Amino acid sequence: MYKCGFIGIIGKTNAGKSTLINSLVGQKVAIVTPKKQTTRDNILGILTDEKHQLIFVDTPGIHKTKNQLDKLMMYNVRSAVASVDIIFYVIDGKKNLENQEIENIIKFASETPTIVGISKQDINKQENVAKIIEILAEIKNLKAVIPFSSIKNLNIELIKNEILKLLPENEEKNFYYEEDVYTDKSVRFMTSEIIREQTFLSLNDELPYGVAVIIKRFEEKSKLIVIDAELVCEKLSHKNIIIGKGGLKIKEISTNARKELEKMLNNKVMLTIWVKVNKNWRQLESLTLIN
Ligand SMILES: Nc1nc2c(ncn2[C@@H]2O[C@H](COP(=O)(O)OP(=O)(O)OP(=O)(O)O)[C@@H](O)[C@H]2O)c(=O)[nH]1
Ligand SMILES: [Mg+2]
Repeated sequence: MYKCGFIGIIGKTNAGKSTLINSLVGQKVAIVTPKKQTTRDNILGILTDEKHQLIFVDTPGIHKTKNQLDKLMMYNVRSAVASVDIIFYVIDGKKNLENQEIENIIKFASETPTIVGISKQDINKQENVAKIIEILAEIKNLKAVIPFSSIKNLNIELIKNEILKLLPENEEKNFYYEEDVYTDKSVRFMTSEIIREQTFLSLNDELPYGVAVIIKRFEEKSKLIVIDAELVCEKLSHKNIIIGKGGLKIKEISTNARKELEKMLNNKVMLTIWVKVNKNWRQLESLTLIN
């Protein structure tokens, strides 16, 4: 018997969803930062063996919407919830469980087979985790509750096994993706994400939320890959901060992004980034594509 299906990784922003996907798949498919609202698109991380294909859907963290970009992000969450076979809901084990979150979990569990994971077990206070488990015990229909740590690789195998129990069965090997594919995203998309990750890591406060990355050129030459990217921000004052005194900030972003890209692409990279202003692009009604 073969098993194959989609697992939505859902939860509040910063809970550790993307880190979990990378750990489950064993590849960096999604960027991770200490800041909230890092993930904007739904990204598939695909794990295949002889008999099984587990297709994890990374989603933006659930948060209140302030602009058109937020709305698009929450649309991505809803569409994932509506289309997956299993929901794996990630609770941040360092935080308190809010009523809204409990309501969401109750709703998900009443509609779709749902497992709850409690993340960051390596740094959690055990009393807090015990309190969360006590609250979750009251919820009907939950298939499992698993404390885990992606960073310490704790209970990651257990998560896979519990998911496998719930995955749809098939007599034939009808996998959705080829066996060597580990994401649905293009190399161009992954490139823009790596650059965006570095802007999140290098820029303070709210500034990175107003940044989008557009890849203008991706050309494989005989000995290196030439990449030209536009970093779009919302104000001229932001552009000046991103460039920094004597161009030092953009140099830091470019150098760090190039190093990450060279690791991902296994090749030498020549990366040039231009900073552009597109006033309030996050508020545009016409905003449909982030990249
Ligand atoms: N100590 C510890 N930190 C973790 C673990 N998992 C994630 N983190 C950290 O938590 C922060 C958020 O992780 P992400 O994986 O980006 O969280 P996310 O849920 O994808 O966040 P959004 O995309 O913003 O919704 C990062 O700083 C991670 O390094 C873990 O198992 N242990
Ligand atoms: Mg994420």
